[in-house]
Amino acid sequence: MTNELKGKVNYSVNGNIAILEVDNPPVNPLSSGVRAGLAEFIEKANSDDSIKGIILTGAGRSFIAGADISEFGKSFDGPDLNSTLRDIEFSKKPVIAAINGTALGGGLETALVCNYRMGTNKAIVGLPEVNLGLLPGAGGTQRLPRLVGPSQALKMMLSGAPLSAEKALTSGILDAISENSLIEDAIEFLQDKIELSEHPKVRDKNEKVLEARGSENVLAEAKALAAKTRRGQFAPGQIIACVEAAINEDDFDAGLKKESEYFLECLMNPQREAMIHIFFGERAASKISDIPKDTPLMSINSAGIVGSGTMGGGIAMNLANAGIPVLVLDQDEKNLERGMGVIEKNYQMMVDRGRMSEEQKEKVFGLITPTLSYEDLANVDIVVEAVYENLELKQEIFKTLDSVTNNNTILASNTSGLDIDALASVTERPGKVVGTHFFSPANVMRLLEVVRGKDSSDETMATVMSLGKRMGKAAVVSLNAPGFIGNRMLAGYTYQANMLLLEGALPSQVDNALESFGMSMGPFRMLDLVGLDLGWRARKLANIETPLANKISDELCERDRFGQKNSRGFYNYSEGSRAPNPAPENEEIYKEISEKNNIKRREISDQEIIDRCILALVNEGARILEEGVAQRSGDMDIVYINGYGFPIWRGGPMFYANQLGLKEVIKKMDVFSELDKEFWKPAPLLQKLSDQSASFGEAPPVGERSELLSFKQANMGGV
Ligand code: 3H9
Repeated sequence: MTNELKGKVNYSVNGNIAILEVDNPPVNPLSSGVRAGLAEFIEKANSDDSIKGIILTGAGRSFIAGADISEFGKSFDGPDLNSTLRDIEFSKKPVIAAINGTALGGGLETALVCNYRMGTNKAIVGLPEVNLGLLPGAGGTQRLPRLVGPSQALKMMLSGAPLSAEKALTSGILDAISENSLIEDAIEFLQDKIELSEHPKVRDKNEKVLEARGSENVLAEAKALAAKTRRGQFAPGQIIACVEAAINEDDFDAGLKKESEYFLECLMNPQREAMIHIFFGERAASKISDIPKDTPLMSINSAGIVGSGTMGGGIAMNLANAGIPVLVLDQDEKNLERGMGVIEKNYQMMVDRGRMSEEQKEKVFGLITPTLSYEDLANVDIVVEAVYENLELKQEIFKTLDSVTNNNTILASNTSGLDIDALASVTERPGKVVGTHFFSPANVMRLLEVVRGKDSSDETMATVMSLGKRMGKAAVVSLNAPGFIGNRMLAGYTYQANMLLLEGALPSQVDNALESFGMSMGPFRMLDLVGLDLGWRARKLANIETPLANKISDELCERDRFGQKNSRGFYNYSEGSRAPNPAPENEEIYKEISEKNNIKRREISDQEIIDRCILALVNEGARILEEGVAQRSGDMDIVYINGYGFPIWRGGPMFYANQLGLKEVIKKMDVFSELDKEFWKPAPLLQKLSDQSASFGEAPPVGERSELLSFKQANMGGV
């Protein structure tokens, strides 16, 4: 093998069997050296008369994690994947894939060109390309429907969700599961087959695709599923077209050819670049630039939660799902009972929807124990306080936790905006104090902002980030600054939405424009969901005059329109339904308030709505980056996609701005500055990068950026 190629394949012989082991740590993607190695050693095994069968396996914990994602969009070295797979498929000697771990994307496609497939009981198989804006382009769209039937294949490819070994066996992807030594079992399996004159090839199994020919149901169901779960995405339609070819083409290779064409179209589509940016962005976000990679982690084997409300319950579920026993504390027995009831109901719902077995439910729910006593938390490894947002109350709880828990326990606060340093200051262990901002519902939403106080230790930060990964979260570090990352950006977005309403747009126009851009929910539907009265009540309590942008929502509250909670807000809701219906009776209010504030209502285009709301995110994002509150621009993309419903296929607000071009961003902001000079002043970093024709990814490192916004300076406005 030449040295420039990435990854390799190890070749060894056991009796009359050649073993090809893909070796490209940590997860064995099909990089150039792997493709070259596979081609070379298949040839070697085939030309050696003493070899009667071939095993293909992976080194370490993964079989093959797919094509090398970092090669997409670039020129690559070595043979292409499809020609390598052809060499395996047409091997003269039988080949068995011995699947020792994850076989994803091109990894499963490699297994599908083998004659046989055996997995350990830890094997996981799937075609997750859709999550990268791609389709399985190495024969997966043609072979999987032949093995499991078009309907199941479409479900797997459109969801991207993997199957366990057990499910892979029952659906026909695996021929066998090894209970002992995988390689020994694979050798034994092959020895039984060696004498056969022919070995099965998936390409020849036409029964299941022929069964679906002539029926529109399978494709119609897939289209409905894609419309529901992958709104705005390009790849799903291409996947369905490939399966249509698998069903209707008589010639397998004609189907493969179509797959290649459709794959290329996905590859060229900007959505692919955006989604791969998110794949690598999520992994980059999990790293803290100034904390060494080998920082020792504390082991987290037990946890406590203070507060059994919605947030506390959701967080407890996250911990239990990760296998961590958790004590849920509440001082009120009734609350605690109710909280445990809600947790059980949530798990039951998962069982009812087929997402969890009754047994699994018993196991995870069994890990959650209610308690009324702080003393019970004495020896847990981490406590997450999840009571309502009140600094004094949280400080009291931190003082108590500091005295009852052992010195090593990490104390985390689930807060969406309070000062973590103010909590750390009441303890004797500021290094062990950290913010964990979960998003509601915490058992569903993937985003976790991990807030780094000025004294949070490297060990604490690294441990909590790793815990985030264990819980399946997209964890992002934020410095301890007002609004952290997400809510601070949201303030400008909501402000613009409210101003658009005063200037002449209707809530439905703003919502529809942003939903057609790809946001999962428009701002006014969101405000109705959260409750308009929260801000209104807070302002009343603090005796604060309503800011201009909030005049309409406060007036709606004055008229007893609080949002979904009382079935009327910006929209009307019928009893028991969350579907928004127009509220024409509000239109007079909008007009009145615009007039009172000397704002002339005008026709506003959908493009202006999108630009003003999204560029407000971008400009604040630039400030956040400049202050070092976020480590990198990609972190803000991860925040917005996982916590605020930003469309993944646009790559997040900062990536979207890069694709638009920062000069174009400034140009658009310049036009809007006629409406509001102060708001649309470009953040210095945005201006600087635009002047240099650079992008956010090229921002200078954190240390060279400006001062952090303090909690005292903050004026979040917004909601
Ligand atoms: C495909 O196959 C297309 C074909 O159909 C057609 C081709 C013609 N390539 O996630 P982790 C890196 S598309 C390159 O933290 P885990 C990752 O960036 C592919 N690099 O580990 C990270 O690097 P770093 C379809 C990859 O244990 C490191 O490996 N396949 C790839 O939590 C560890 O990753 C997929 O979409 C890759 N394919 O999870 C599967 N995969 O350390 C993508 C990972 O520098 N991969 N890396 O940050 C995964 O889902 C997870 O990585 C996996 C392991 C579940 C395998």
